[in-house]
Amino acid sequence: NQTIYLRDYAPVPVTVTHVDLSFRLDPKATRVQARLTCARQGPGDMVLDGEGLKTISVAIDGTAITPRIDGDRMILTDLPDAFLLETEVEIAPQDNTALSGLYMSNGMYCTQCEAEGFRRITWMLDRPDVMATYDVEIEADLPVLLSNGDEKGAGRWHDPWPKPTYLFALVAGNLVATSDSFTTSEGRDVALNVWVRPGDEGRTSYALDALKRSMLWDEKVYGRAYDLSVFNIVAVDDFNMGAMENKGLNVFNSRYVLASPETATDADYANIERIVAHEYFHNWTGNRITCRDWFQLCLKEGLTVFRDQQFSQDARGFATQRIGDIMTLRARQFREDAGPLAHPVRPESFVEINNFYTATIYEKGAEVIGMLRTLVGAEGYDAGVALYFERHDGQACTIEDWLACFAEATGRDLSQFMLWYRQAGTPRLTVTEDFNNGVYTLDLKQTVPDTPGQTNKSPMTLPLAYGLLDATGTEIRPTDVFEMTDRAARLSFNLPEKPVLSMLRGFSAPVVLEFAQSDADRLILLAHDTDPFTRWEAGRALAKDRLMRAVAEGAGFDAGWIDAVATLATDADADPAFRALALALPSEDDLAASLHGSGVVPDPDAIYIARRAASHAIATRLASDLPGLRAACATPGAYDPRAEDAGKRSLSATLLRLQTLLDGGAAARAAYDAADNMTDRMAAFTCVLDAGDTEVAARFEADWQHDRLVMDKWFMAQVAHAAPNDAVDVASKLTAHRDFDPGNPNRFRAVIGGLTAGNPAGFHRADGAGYAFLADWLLRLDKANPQTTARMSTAFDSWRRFDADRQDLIRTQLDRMAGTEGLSRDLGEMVARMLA
Ligand code: HT7
Ligand code: ZN
Repeated sequence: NQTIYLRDYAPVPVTVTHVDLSFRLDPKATRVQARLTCARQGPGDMVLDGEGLKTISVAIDGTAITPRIDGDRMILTDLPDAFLLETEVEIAPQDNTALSGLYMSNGMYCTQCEAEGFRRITWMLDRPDVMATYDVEIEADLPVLLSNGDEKGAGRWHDPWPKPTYLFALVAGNLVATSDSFTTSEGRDVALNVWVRPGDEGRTSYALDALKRSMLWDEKVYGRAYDLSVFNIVAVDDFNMGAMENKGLNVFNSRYVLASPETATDADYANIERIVAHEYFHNWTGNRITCRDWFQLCLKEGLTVFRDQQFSQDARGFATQRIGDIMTLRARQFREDAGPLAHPVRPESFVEINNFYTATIYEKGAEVIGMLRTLVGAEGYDAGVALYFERHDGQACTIEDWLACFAEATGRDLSQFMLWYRQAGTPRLTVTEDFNNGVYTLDLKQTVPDTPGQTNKSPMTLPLAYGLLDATGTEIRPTDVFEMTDRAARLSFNLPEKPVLSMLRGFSAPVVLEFAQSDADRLILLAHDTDPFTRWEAGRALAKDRLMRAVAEGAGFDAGWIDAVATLATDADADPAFRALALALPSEDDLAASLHGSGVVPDPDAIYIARRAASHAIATRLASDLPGLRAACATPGAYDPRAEDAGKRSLSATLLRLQTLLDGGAAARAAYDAADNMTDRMAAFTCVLDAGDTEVAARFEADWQHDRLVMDKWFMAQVAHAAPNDAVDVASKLTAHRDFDPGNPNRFRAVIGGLTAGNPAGFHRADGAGYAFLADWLLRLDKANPQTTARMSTAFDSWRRFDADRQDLIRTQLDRMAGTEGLSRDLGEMVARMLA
């Protein structure tokens, strides 16, 4: 398997400026005719990409030729300066289980071309710096025939905006639309359609509403208006990722489109809103301005995540949204950055680009933009972005192009900042404080850990937002940003008494903060800090400290901490969503990572037991309050997905989980019976499962077996909420269920991910059964769907944290996979990186 390097980038000698495609759809033998308008832009041959194509004919300017085809490449030599290249190929969408290229899902044809799926449809220069206009004709005996751009007649589409192949899309099937319209700030009337399978049309209104709000937001906040007469969204059941931003024709995993109060949870609604916005925002950040090559993936993904986070903060409230985003970043990206899969936000090499749609590219990429905004200020950011849109519209760009706009618009030297794109690893920021003779001194030190292929790293630019409180919790110094550029720095303040430091407000830099702050100071921050993140973080640090000592030393839980938690839980003036976040204990994975970071080998069983004991101690302290507290979370009236009500339901679920530890599931069973929406139902269902009562699963199944998205929840919950010793057996039994279809990525992820991510103590069972179960399933799916398999293999990426026996057991599975003949490039690369 060949490694591709950023340093080898070269523009194509011959480009394609227009693509004319005709499709005659057939499940087993689809014919694709392509007419490519080609133009020379430098010396050299034209090398086209094609994968699994049956080539019927090739002609240049009307003359048939027999081209040189070498594996997945067609090499054309001695070409004129301008010519028409015509090809005809045959493909079999029904046999396409990889869900890349043109495939079928429930009788419907659809495409997924990012990153390199277009080459599975026809011969083409399948790379993002080749941008062409498109005409598409679709022939099929199906009522709905869609492609990119504007419709020119039945099954005929024209896309006037030059785009790379990865944004091409085609959908054909028996679909129904929920429609609306939007008039842009430029006066363009846009038809909006959400296309779904007949029967699902009652669950589209939230997605449509989110789309309209996204369109308005992008006009108001970024000055970006939509640019075609139609915007189509299609829901597909079989999809490798969340959604895809194809120009004018977004294709979505149906779980991120379909929602009704009866079938979707608050988390589903929030995800739909965020992902609809994300894909829509790509129209400018990704589509109008795209990436020069796949190493620049963060150019569109980091920026678009940053934009969807801004949108969600505006729609749902800054504090809880920001804390949620930080939790996701730490859970996924910090883990990735600390292990064998660590890579820079802009990688310098890859074997399979699909393996680089990672938390580092997406989430860390977004944090880097957040830091840039902090450094140049809101006005500087707006000026830099405006210059980027003006200068690069219609181009395929690099991170250097992006940063140059900010350097030019603000006059700042951003060369050190560029290290955030080049250096992998989460910086560690160590803070020590001292108070002496009226001088408060902070000593700051930063180190960037070694990561695969990178050692001896340079110090980064760290925008450190901080404030100071006095002993009563009054803010004596409001937020200031210190720009740390060296390995060490010192800050001094003349003050009458030692203050309480509120460090890294808003999580202003994605670093691991090492600061041995006193319990007393953390309690002051938890009660009084003005910044919601540092306030929440103080409570988190108190909890983590206790849990780590409980795991490492068998320590108990002190009344001081339990009282502080109880005070927050019962504080009727505090926002319910914030209380729910503050009550949630650090996850098992988070504790394992922190223990490992502090030199303790994490024991997954001990972590599970310690978390349960801590929850039990909190539940016992709150016992008499729990029913009243839950009653206060009631949301009278019809279910409303807005954040205010969702926050109350989230707190209610947290309290129910505590109550279940005391009453064996009695309250949860009652809540299950009383639930009138899926959020409350799932909360109650998982609590009943936690109590060890599995009969509820049969009731749930009887009620919901007709609904595939709800059944995904059913599959996942049973595995994630099984007792650790039972989890592998539960997962294994579910893979034999008549509705378990491993070819459907949602279902596969529900069961396999339910174990690896949802039940860490079960996955890490000491006898290695969880590891063998995962490897068995990865090997089984690898041939059919390598993308999803490779993605799921990351469950093994933390393997060097664990004890020698577990490491041996995991290494055995990694070696077994590595030694399997015919392993996909996707899984092969992942396994090799994890073993290196
Ligand atoms: N840009 C999209 C990425 C994507 C994707 C990548 C590889 C294989 C399948 C895929 N489906 C979607 C989604 C996004 O970030 O908006
Ligand atoms: Zn994206």
